[in-house]
Amino acid sequence: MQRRKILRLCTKSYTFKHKPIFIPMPACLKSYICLALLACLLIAEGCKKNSPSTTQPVVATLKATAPFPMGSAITSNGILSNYFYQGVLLTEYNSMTADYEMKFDITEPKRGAFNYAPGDAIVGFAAQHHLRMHGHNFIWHQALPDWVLNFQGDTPAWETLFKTHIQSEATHYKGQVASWDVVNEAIRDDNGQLRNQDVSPGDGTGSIWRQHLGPDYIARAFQYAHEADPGALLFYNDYGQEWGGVKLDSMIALVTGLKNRGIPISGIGMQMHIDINVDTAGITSALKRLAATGLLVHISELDISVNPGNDPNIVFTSALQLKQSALYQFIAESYRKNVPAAQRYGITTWEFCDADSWIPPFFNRKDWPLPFDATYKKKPAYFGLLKGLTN
Ligand code: 9MR
Repeated sequence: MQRRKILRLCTKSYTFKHKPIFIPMPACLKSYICLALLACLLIAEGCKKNSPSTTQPVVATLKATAPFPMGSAITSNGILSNYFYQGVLLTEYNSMTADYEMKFDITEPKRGAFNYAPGDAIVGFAAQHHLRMHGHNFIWHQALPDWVLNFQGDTPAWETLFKTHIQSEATHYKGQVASWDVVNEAIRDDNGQLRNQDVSPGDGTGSIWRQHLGPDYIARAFQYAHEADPGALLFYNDYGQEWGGVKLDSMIALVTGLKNRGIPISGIGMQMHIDINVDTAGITSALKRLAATGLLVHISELDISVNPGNDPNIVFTSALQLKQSALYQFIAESYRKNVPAAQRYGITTWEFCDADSWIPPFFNRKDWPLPFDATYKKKPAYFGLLKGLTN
């Protein structure tokens, strides 16, 4: 009896002259081991209960459903100060584009005084949470600081300004930004010509870049960006492809020409700021033609306005919500159907919550263009998009 008791209290036995001897374990140590075992059992049980595979339903998300990256335009203010915003972004998306923080008026508001802090907040967040970062943009006729709009200099001085801007920013973010919209919206809506030198930049058709640098500035922008960050994918980004006509023809000619000359262009951005009355055949046909260039195709700024007529009394009825939802679904389906998998750079919405859309303040009207409502809840538009990614 005594011997059995000692045996129970032992953890280790030794032999001495072929006879086993037992080292008794102190009672307090035994109690600690019992408690530790009990704790392990309780923790294992708890883990089992909380395991999503056993009790929680799996909720589909955009990023887990799409066979390509799903992105959104993002503001630094949103990610730094709004937990709802952060929550939706991290749950649903795996790619992000800076809404305004990486544009010229922000990165160099005064000549030589670089201000990368707002962009750094966005790029740092993307790195921390493993989202793909798409840079937007180097060269645009808008979002320019006054010192550039008022710059007086000859052609070489303008070329230096242009090159310095591109290369300073590309170098600052080298290795942290996967891709860039190098040139944004260089083609006119009315005649498919380059925004030109005859009109002032302020009226929406002119471009100081074309005015001071000649028509081949676009090719040089890509070359300068590539020199500074050879690892980044480089895009030409514009809107209105779904209209077809001269604007689409010009875009195709531009990007094909660059590609054939060996200019380092990787893809084309189709912004897709569309509205509820869009001609869906135009979307399909544009996607087919863009895919035929062999370049990557990025739906880069998607939103669907439901109040293109600026109706001050508009109500966002169920019928409108369902129409918008069907369009989101159509776009995802058409992208999957018409763009080969290897050329799909992804679908990016321009923000994701109606409260953060550029459309209501820009047009001074009510509108609900995005997949989440003003309280960050999923709208029928969200479910349409999700369905289009799956069926
Ligand atoms: O949504 C952007 C808005 O917050 C900025 O104030 C504005 C100027 O920087 O740019 C808006 O984004 C535009 C994008 O850069 C290019 N395509 C059209 C977008 C909506 O105007």
